[in-house]
Amino acid sequence: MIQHAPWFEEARFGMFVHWGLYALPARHEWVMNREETTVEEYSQYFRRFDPDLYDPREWARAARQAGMKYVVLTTKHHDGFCLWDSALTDYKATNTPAGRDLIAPYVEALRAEGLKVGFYHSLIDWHHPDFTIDGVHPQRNAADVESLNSGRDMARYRDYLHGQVRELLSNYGTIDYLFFDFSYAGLGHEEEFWGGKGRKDWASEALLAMVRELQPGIVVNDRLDIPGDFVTPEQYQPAGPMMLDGVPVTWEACQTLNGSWGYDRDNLNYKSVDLLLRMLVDGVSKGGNLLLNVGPTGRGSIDPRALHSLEGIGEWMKLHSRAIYGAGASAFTAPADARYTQRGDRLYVHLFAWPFEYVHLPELAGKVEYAQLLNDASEVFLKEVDPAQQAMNMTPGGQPPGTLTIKLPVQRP
Ligand code: FUL
Repeated sequence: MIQHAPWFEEARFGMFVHWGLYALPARHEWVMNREETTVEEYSQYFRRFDPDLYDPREWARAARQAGMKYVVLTTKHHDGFCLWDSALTDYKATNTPAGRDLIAPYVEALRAEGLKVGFYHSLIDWHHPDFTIDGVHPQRNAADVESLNSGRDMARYRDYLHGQVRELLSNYGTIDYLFFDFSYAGLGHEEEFWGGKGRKDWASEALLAMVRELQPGIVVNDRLDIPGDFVTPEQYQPAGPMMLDGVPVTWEACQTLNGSWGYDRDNLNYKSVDLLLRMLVDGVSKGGNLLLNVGPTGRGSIDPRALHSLEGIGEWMKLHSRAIYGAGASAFTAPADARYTQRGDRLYVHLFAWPFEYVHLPELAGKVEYAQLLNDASEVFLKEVDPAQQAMNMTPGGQPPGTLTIKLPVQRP
């Protein structure tokens, strides 16, 4: 548990929002890099950024109704565009047709809905001249990354980075959560990116110290190359509770609805509500949080397909969130196609496949006093394996002693 912020693991479920200029080309938030667009070419989106439907109260409502407890918005993604009125750059929402600071209403809307306030902030900046080579953004994975980087004044860029984080954490009241992106501390990705050079010149210790001084209650992720409060598996579900050097760590998986973080119009590869719920449950059963992403459109609204997913999740959460909030891994091992989440002495059995009448739960005989379906509180019959009684109408059939058998309705409720 994060001592200074117990809310974080209690919450279990949050919303990630990737929103910026890349919502206009609507081809993934990495479009600038992938299509090798120059700063100048990309600026056409800056001139046309006019999110007339931006209403963060709607985002906040959608998050709350889905059962999410916190929201994390890209204040600046890798393209360098700033959603707030930064004094340190002209490359900000204020100077687009949007004409205003978009972070202030976001923070206010979240607070009004009782949600925790989170910021994402990119360490990388494809727009800043000290992070840019000859007007072209630095190429990720470029073999000659060393020569591409020559001429940059990283010290100047660092001042900019630290200065902007200072603004964000000074001007909007209490901020609960900060997601830096990216360096992959301790996760072994250093070789994979930046031609194996890693990127360790953020002055991470000083940056983190400033963050903690400005916002003592904040939780910070692990992508500064030094340990943070929690680790951030991206688009995968860990095999079990996560450990760092043999010690369990607080973790949060971030996941997309369709493989893209930014609005990606023609990508129809949406995960089903059922799959999203299994990901949430799977994560909680391993002691982790889920930060599920939406990528609003260039007009600022959430795509109806994404809203549909959120609504489906919300319906389930209305009846089942007790098995999520404040719950975590159980010491008992669930059978195949099932997950356990546990809160105090309450064990929640999540069945990913509905069996025909009987479910056999190893180790649980003698340990369960009463069982019920969570959705309607209807009683569920329990039977402990008793070899002498195998001829009776409820036959556990070949289960080892210590197994608890539960009898379910034939129809999944
Ligand atoms: C990654 C970024 O490069 C993606 O664009 C996205 O923001 C994801 C959450 O983190 O490292």
